Amino acid sequence: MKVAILGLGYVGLPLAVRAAETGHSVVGIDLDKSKIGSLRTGVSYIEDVSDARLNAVNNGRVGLLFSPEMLLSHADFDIAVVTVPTPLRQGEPDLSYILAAATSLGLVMRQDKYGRTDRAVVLESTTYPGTTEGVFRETLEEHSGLTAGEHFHLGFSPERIDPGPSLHTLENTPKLVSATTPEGLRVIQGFYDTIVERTVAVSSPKVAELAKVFENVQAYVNIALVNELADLSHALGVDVHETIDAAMTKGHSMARWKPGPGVGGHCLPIDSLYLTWQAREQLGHPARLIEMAAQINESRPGYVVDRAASMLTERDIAIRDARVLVMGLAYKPDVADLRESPALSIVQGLVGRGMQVTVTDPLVEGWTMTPVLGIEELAGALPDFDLVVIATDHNVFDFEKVASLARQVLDTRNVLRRSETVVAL
Ligand code: SAJ
Repeated sequence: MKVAILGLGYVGLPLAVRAAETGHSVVGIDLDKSKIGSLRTGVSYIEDVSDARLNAVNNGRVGLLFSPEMLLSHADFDIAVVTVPTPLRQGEPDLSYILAAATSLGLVMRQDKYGRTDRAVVLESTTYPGTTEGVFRETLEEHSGLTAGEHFHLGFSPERIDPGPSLHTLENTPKLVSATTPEGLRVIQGFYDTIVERTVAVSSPKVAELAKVFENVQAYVNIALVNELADLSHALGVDVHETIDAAMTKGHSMARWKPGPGVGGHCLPIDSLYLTWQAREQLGHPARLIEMAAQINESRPGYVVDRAASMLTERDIAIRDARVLVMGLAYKPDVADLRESPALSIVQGLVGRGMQVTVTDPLVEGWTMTPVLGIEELAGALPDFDLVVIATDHNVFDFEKVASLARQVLDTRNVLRRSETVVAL
């Protein structure tokens, strides 16, 4: 099929490469000209796609080409997939990217008025239920003059990429598919069946939209639960990690979640807010448990700062000008992504208390808010700090050295054994 992918980020680029690998003729579109430039020179900026995989299909023959805008010349797509961001703006859902993509697609399809009726448009971006059949469809119809379900197929298929090093790939993760008509489902499922091992059809785009949000919300709420358990365990003088390990021995009806310094990334905290916003603002039916989970998770960085301060005062070290090293800025191990990272709030909180904060994260470049320690200097510098806060447990860190050389450690990721100098959240 002729495939147009709008948005070449951590979802769109792997999808474009995979579609080209399976023989489709693909055009990848992104408004960020630097992304297009990088891809045209065969350099991938997405960890899941190696340069080799990119170049194997990016050779003109297989027809994977990259364009900065949805040109009329790409108008003869059989299926267009929208994989653009759905962030928050001032705490509210920001659908501007998907509506801009729908506008471009609508204008391109316009020249096709009452021509083809077998094309499909699929939204993959995570959003609140009702978006696909609501504003996304309305925008497509307004700019194309066509009617969804009659002149083109419309559906939703959520992305399930697991960012960072993972065994779960685009190919081996079951893909939910949906459409507004049975014929639309046949076309859309037919496409995805060529690129993933297993597709699962659901009865409507709303079911697929809600299922996706639920996948992340259930993680978000469970993480809030173990974060609250960590606070209770601390007050009880009980090790929460030992408690969780013990509970996990039950072997069934238990899923492992880890207490930590907060919930980052552009999925879990954002998707949960999409649902709580819609529940409260559109449905007048607040999702109280999810809202409470957000309060708990968002308070974790401040809790870490409080624990750090009390560890200093317990050793008669003045908080002002105390020298503190924060290890790891990214939102989770072995990624460079800072979006919504709790470590950022922890650094801000420590600086706000007047501490002299240095950070070290070999995966993150261009950090300017505090002094940065290179990983090669780390071992030698550890004894200089009054406190080391482990905020992200990158595998590149030598935590045994931290345990033996640091004077005090607040381990927010449970990577070290407890000791005289190592305290867990
Ligand atoms: N975290 C905890 N405790 C845990 C698990 C995670 O504190 O037990 C924290 C992490 O440190 C991180 C944040 O939560 O700061 C999110 O990390 P994550 O790996 O759970 O999530 P993402 O954002 O990398 O990817 C998630 C995944 N969804 C779920 O975990 C349910 C991934 O499978 C999704 O495909 C992805 O969101 C997405 O794109 O929606």
